[in-house]
Amino acid sequence: EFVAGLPKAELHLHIEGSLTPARAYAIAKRNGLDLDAFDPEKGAAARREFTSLVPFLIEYGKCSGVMRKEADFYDMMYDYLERAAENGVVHAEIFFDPQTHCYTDVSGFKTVITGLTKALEEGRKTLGVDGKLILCFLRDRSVEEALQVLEDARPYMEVKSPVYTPDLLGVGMDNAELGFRPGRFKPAYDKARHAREAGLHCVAHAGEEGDASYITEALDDLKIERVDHGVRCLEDPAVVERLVKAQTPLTVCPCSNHRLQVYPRFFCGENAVRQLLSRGVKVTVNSDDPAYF
Ligand code: ES4
Ligand code: ZN
Repeated sequence: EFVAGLPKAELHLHIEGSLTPARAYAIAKRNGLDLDAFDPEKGAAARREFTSLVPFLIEYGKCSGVMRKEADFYDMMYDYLERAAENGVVHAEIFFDPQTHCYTDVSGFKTVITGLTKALEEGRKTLGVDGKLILCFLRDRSVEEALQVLEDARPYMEVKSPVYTPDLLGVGMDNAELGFRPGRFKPAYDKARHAREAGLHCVAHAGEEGDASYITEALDDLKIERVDHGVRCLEDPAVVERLVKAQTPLTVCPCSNHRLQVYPRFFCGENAVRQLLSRGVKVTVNSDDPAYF
């Protein structure tokens, strides 16, 4: 009861990962898409067993692919904010993946950001949840595409623009990690850091399935202020020491790591949060993709 009643901050949450099978089905239906893949009766929920990150991302990509209209993005976001409010979340920094919607499909950046920010505004008013956005680059795609996303986002970050939104706080990087090293995205992060008048904050997924050197590279090349996941730092004491010294926060997602079998496959161990805390790392606990995990 005590924990349930605490006010909480959620700092690692993919809005597409909050899309439930029921909502994906309803959206697929109203968009006239093939329904079978999302039919709860046909086991969309039951199939949610994963051996690692990539098989999960395939399923996640399929469900995210139903999104077309502003109302779809609004509903997805508002669903999450309602659940966040029920769980005592008062502040959320929410990832979204524009490339999933804009560059393979029919929705433009405007559709995505308008639906999401309208829901955030309503959520602040009605639910008392202060939600902000972190734009994520897909790390298994090109840096050119990431630069294009920043161009598309530009009008929303200029205070004098008619479509300016204060909700876009930062950039991040997600999707498949192994083999897709952070350094490649340096030009996109350099551009992002100066994109908004106040600058965009920079975070990145690193050290989830990639080893500790991915964390070092993201800190050095991308100058990230926070590491998403980061649990594999435990395999390199020098990286742990660096994180402790700089008090760089980690957004750890224990249920996600468990469900994607990070812990048995890598050395960092099932009790990563406790290990990190005992070494003095600044750790937060988050839900990642709650509709899946
Ligand atoms: C993700 Cl768990 C995880 N890792 C990397 N990218 C992601 N996107 C959504 N969930
Ligand atoms: Zn994540």
